[in-house]
Parts: sequence; C-alpha cells; structure tokens
Amino acid sequence: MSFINYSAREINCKIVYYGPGLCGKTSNLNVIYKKTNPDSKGKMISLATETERTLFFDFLPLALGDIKGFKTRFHLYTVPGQIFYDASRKLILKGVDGIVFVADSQVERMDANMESLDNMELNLEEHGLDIKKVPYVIQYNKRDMDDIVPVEELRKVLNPNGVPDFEACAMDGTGVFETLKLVVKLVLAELKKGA
Ligand SMILES: Nc1nc2c(ncn2[C@@H]2O[C@H](COP(=O)(O)OP(=O)(O)O)[C@@H](O)[C@H]2O)c(=O)[nH]1
Ligand SMILES: [Mg+2]
Repeated sequence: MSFINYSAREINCKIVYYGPGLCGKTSNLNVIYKKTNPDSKGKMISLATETERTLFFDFLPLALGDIKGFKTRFHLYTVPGQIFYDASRKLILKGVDGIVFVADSQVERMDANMESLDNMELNLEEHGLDIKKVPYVIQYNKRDMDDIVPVEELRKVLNPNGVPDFEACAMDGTGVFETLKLVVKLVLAELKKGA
C-alpha cells in the first residue's frame, strides 16, 4: 500500500526485512546504506534494543528513479527478531509494499527460520495481507559460515512457492543488492499495474 504525496510528486514504498534474530537484517541495511550515493539516501536510524525507550526498526529512505514524473522513495525497515517483540513486528508490517525474508543458513538456526516465517505469515494475515500476493523475495544469508544448510534444503523448507531467492553474505555485501533490486522491481511492477 504505497503512499502517494501529490504535492511533492513522490511515491513512498515500504520494504520490510523480516527474519529471526541475528540473521543479518541490519547488516543488509548497513551495506545498502554504505554503498548508496549520498544524494539518494536519507538518514539511517538504527537503535539497539538493549536500552530502554528504543524504536525497534532501522529506517532507510532511498530514492530510486521516477515513475511518470513521480519520484519513488523506498523506505527500508527491519524488524526485531526476538520472540517478545511481536507487537513491534506487527506494527512495522503495516502498509508494507514488499518483503525480504532473510534466513540464517546455519544448521542450528533452522528452527528459528521456520518460526519467524510462520510468525511473518500470521502477522501479515492480521493486516489482511497474503504472502502469495505481496512482492516477496527470500535471502539465504551467512553462506560464508561453516555448518550451513544446503540451498536446496533451505528452498524446500522456506520457499515452497518458489519465489525469487538469493544466496548472500551480508557481512561482505555479497547478494545484498541483488536481493534489494529484485524486491524493488517487484514493487514497481505492482505499482505500474495499479497506475
Ligand atoms: N559470517 C557472517 N556473519 C554475518 C553475516 N550477516 C550478518 N552477520 C553477523 O551476524 C550478526 C547479526 O547480524 P545483524 O545484521 O545485526 O542481524 P539482525 O538481528 O538480523 O539485524 C552480526 O555480528 C553480523 O556481523 C554473514 O553473511 N556472514
Ligand atoms: Mg537488527
């Protein structure tokens, strides 16, 4: 549900990076932020969850070209992974235009991946959204680590519908822009359908 600002001639889109705690969501945004031209990005807000009174998201507006004279502005968010921040996760999904599910490839995080995926589908449902209809890509992160699940297995378990998926190492940036570009492309395609 993109937000159109007619006076500024801007279309605002929201992309949410979802996934279990420590899977690499913030690392994705850090890479994107670092490698983006200063003219096309706003301020990144990134707050730790350990301290009190924190906002539980990362936020990164990115301007990525025009549609019919309107600038498109993408707002990238991450959700807190920990179980007890469910209310924040739900809130952050409100009005989402595109989703990146970041999976942690480590064998020991497979249960956490599945739990987070279930939680995401449930929270989307509560907003009346169906993951089969929202622009959606999956990223298998931490491919550089030892003791990881083979991609074919990750696919079977986390991607039964065969949405676009990517291998990544968010620490060095591998796969980060491929993932972002595809979800942006899907969101823009959806926008043009409605335009
Ligand atoms: N080896 C490795 N470590 C990663 C990768 N991505 C993230 N990390 C590390 O995993 C930890 C958690 O990452 P973070 O982005 O904060 O996870 P978040 O909780 O999903 O936001 C950090 O120490 C990162 O440096 C990766 O692809 N490979
Ligand atoms: Mg984070």
